[in-house]
Amino acid sequence: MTEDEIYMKRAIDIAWGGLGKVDPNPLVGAVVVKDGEIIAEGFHQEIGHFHAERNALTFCPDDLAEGADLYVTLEPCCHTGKTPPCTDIIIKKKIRRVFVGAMDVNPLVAGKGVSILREHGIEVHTGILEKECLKQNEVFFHHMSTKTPFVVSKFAETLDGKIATVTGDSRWISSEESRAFTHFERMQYVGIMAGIGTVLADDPMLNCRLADIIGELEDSRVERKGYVSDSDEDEYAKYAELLKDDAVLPEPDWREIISSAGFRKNHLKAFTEYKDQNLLTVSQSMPLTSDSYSFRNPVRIICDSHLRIPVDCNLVKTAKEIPTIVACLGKYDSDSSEGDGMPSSKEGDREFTFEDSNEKNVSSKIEALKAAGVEIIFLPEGSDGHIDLRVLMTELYKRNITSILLEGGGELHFAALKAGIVNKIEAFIAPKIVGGSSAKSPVEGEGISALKDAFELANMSVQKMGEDILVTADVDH
Ligand code: AOF
Ligand code: ZN
Repeated sequence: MTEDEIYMKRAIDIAWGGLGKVDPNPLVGAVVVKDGEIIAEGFHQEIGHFHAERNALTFCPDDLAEGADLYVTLEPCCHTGKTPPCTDIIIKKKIRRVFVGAMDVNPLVAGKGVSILREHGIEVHTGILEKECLKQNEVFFHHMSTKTPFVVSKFAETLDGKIATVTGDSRWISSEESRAFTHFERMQYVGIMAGIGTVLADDPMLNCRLADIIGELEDSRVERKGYVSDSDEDEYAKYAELLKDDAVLPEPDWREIISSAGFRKNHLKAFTEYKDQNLLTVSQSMPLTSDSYSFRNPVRIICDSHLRIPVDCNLVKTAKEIPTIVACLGKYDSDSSEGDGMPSSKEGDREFTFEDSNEKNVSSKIEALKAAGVEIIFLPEGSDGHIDLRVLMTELYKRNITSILLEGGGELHFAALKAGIVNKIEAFIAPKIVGGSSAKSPVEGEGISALKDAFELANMSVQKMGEDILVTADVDH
């Protein structure tokens, strides 16, 4: 790797610190380098807060910043949004060269950020570790350019492709490690979606229990890192390894990400050299106790065409604490964010069959769900008699749900693939075989008839997850 790539790699690594906190914004990291040394760093920590470049540069003394190079994973913005333009502070601090990972796709920026910097005589180099920067923000680039959520279909299966035994026993197919990783993903994605079949069979919570998992991790092997610590040298030492010609860029390790995510504050090595200008406040330093672990829960979305959800299930019971949406067939009003609150038993000539066809009972169920805190979205029918998933995606995007973890079951996985809303597949394959022609598999529905019509996947990659194998692939649209 080149030196430029190593600094960009550092910027990518610290950008993960905003995971689960910045969306709909991207994860962005920035590193300031002078005379071959990192003098300041910053990342975008939270929606509405300063961007990465401003976090890196704000407290960097002017004389130190002047003439330095800036490495940033995303093109610096030039618009006034929730915060002032990053281009302003880059220019003000007299940065000499800016190295950019990926260009921004936000129409307010898209190329203009780089142009402004060049107009001010700053040398700009683009495309440094571009592939990695695009990958880190796959959610942002997708939702910003399509105005729909990024959807990840996730399932765990045995080596012979079953998600349960013939009797329906499914606890547990995947390893403890894979299940822990699932909670990391529930923190990472804004929404979690499941079909009513899963709710009726498992009465799940679909919440994020990462804090408990971290507590266990803490006891074992993950050591969290603070910032402006004496261990800067240790932290940077791993980058030195990458300087070798044949170095392979390591895959981000999720345990390392959570060991720093949200905890690694904007790090300013500059402070250790400029102690007299110590602007560091106590509130900026991080209390390293387990109490500080708090991870958001994803918004729970249940696809339930015929409103079969039991009013006393766990999801409904906790809907006041964790946002919960039930999507069912009904009179769809695209202008209203919440529909008109009443399902129609007819739309055009089509009859909808609610589980309970007595209209009065349906209305009182709707009222009970709403009183429990559930939001109901009424949707038109898709091609298969169930809710139109494409319309659901538009509705969820309106509610700032920019990414979704789809956790099954098999009917919904197939319907979602068929509707063309899935962007990525994650299959955990466990070293178990259960057989049985009636045992369920991860993707069911009516299936595809001709192989030439199969859903094609690209960029398939494999990694070990405890005893399991995690296969990840992009859905080729
Ligand atoms: C940067 N550095 O760290 C981030 C950028 O609503 P705002 O003001 O936070 O602006 C959000 C937009 O700014 C977002 O859509 C993206 O285009 C850019 N994000 N840009 O220079 C950062 N987070
Ligand atoms: Zn910015």
